[in-house]
Amino acid sequence: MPRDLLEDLGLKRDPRFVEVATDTPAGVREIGGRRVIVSENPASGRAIGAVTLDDAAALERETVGAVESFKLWREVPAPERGQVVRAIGEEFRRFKEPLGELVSLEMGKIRAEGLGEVQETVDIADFAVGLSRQLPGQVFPSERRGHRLMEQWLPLGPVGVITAFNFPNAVWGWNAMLAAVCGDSVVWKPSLLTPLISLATHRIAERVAEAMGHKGIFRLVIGTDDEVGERLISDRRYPLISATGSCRMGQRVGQVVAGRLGRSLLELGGNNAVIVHADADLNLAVPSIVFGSVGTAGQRCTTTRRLIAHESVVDGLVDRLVAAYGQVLNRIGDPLKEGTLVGPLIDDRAVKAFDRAVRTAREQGGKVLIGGGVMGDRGGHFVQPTIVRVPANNRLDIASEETFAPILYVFACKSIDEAISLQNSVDQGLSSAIFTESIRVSERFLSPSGSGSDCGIANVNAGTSGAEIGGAFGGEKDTGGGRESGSDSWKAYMRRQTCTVNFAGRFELAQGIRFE
Ligand code: UN1
Repeated sequence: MPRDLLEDLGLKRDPRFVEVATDTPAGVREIGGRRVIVSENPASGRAIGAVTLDDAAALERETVGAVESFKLWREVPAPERGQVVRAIGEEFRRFKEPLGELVSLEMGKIRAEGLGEVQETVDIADFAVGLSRQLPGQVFPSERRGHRLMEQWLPLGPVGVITAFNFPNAVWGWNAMLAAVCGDSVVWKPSLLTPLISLATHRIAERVAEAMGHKGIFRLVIGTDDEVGERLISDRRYPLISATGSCRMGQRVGQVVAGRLGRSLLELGGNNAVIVHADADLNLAVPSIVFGSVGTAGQRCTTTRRLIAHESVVDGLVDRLVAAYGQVLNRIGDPLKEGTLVGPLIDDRAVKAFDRAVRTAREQGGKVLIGGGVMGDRGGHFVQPTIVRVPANNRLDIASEETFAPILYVFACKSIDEAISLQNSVDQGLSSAIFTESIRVSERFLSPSGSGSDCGIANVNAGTSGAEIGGAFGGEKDTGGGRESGSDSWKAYMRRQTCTVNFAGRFELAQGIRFE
């Protein structure tokens, strides 16, 4: 550790923080009479610290508080709400280094990506500040004389935000910064795998909001799914639950929230493919595929998991990828060390899932071209980025599953239509990309008829991961259909009201109905 990040971020002074011996096993434990979640550094398997767990009573307190805070916050004019978000964005800018490094320390992504993640929060804060002077409704021509017909957008209520371990700071930012300018309070239930970065993130936002007279608009509840998660999603006081994570989790959230006719915003798993056409510029394609598949050790929902290459280029492309992976294999290690390209997986369960997927791929006829191994000698949860060539009939069932690890399955195809249909053949529909120099081929992929990529994100000559915050982020099918981050995603955090105002001074009905 280059410096004491926990000290720099004030975590050691937080009443919820609990110091533990580094050999304390990760997970939920009883320490000094308190139930805590022990967090480990995935690169070493050693404990970093622990955070006290919140129980059902704590959630109830925060929910009551969030309803109260919402009532005050919604009265603050949106541009003034934007000033609070602006100050929070400034504070994230100031703390970008230690926060980014804590992301690396606790989650395992390399330092450049850890800092990039905090930058995403800064960017969405900037975006939200601009939005705070917009949140535009529409005015329509009324069919009645002397009438105005219009829509306005209103604050929605407390928003429950559930986030995954892989973007422990930015995904909160996407939700919380938008929700805040929209006039909502936020109750955040982060992953139990990243409690320290969640606490650090929350402390920054809460401190700024409190100093500006708006205590309690951001709330944090660190608890188990059974005790906190289930209660949060079934609570009618949350008109919106925004959840990022696995398809399985999203199905549960979606069903429970729908059961009470609430609204859910789901951003779930992906099984993202890159299509490489015969005419592609491989100098563009190769680094995009490598970053897309090994970046964040394959633990982004946008990770490139499948490569679908034209048969005329597949062999040459695979040779180049194998050569590039050869270099990457020498740069696996401590994510905070300069020069490291790939850090560890989050925990032992992820390593086992990786191992199982590689074994299954072999059993199903896949050929491991490079990698495939678990690096058990290092203490942390390291695996080798892996390329698997699927059999010539393009059948490999395991490739339809999202294994949250750096495994790239390579398919060969004869035509662009075959490539698109293969890419669309999986259950998930988050991100997709094509590499081609031909406008006919790229437009086929982006076809306005919808017959091209069926994903929420479709890129040309750019990889599947690393989206900017300006666009809406999310996907179709089992990815859940939600949109977070830019564009008009803010509408999910507000309620729409259609208003008719009669200034004619006489009674008139629509549709020409006479009632006299
Ligand atoms: C995620 O993995 O849940 O597009 C989010 C990307 C990042 C966000 C990923 N901006 O890869």
